[in-house]
Amino acid sequence: MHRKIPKTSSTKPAIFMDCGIHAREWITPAFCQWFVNEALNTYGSDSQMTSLLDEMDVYVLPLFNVDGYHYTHTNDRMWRKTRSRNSGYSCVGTDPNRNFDAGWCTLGASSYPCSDTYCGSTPESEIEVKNVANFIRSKKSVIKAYLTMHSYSQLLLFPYSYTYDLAADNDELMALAEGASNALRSLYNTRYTSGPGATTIYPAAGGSDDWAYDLGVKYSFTFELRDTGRYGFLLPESQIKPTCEETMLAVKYIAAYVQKN
Ligand code: ING
Ligand code: ZN
Repeated sequence: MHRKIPKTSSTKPAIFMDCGIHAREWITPAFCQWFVNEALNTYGSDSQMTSLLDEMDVYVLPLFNVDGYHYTHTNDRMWRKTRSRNSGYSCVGTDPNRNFDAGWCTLGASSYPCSDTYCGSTPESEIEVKNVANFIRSKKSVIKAYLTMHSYSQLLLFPYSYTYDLAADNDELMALAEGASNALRSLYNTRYTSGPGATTIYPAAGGSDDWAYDLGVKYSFTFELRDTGRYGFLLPESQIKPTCEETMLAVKYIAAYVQKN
């Protein structure tokens, strides 16, 4: 479930953020929880957070892929996908970040259900994807930014991943990503690389940021949080707090930019 801060109804411009779309990327639900705690605890004392929450609604989906996340605790720490059944196959699950309707299954995705990047039987076949897509569509006129949290690699990505074509807003998104990366680096000198997904990580269709961007959400970003591979998905507990602290700076930087644009 998502919660809006504050929870009263309004037609303010909004930011949507999700965490835990991939089951094994444990640092990301930790970050969403950290973000909500910081929002609640610094509203009224931190001028930027106060102004942000006065002027915008922030929708946080702290755990996109609940079933997959549960499975990483009980059966397989390295599980990535959802846990839905695939008819005619014993293999379970679809990659939710290949299941959005953005160049669906054309590039960097598999149509084979046993693959970790299985795109699903149809776009939005996964209930988690369908529900997020429906929610964002229903608030399309107010949602100005879409942020989705992954790990690992220390990247700040923006559209496109489903094509090598540059987004119409490429220069603005690149400048904003660089500003956010600099803000993040200022705390512990953690270095991020910014750029369009296709050339910065790999080409991949059906991702949520590309879908949100093509729907009209201009400020659409995928974060790849710590680290760069030493521990990978098994990020040690000692790095949870510093990762959350530095990521806050990048998210607040983007939020402040969106607020004034
Ligand atoms: N990375 C993303 C993935 O789904 C990505 C990279 C971003 C792909 C945006 C497509 C669109 O593969 C991780 N770590 O999952
Ligand atoms: Zn991921």
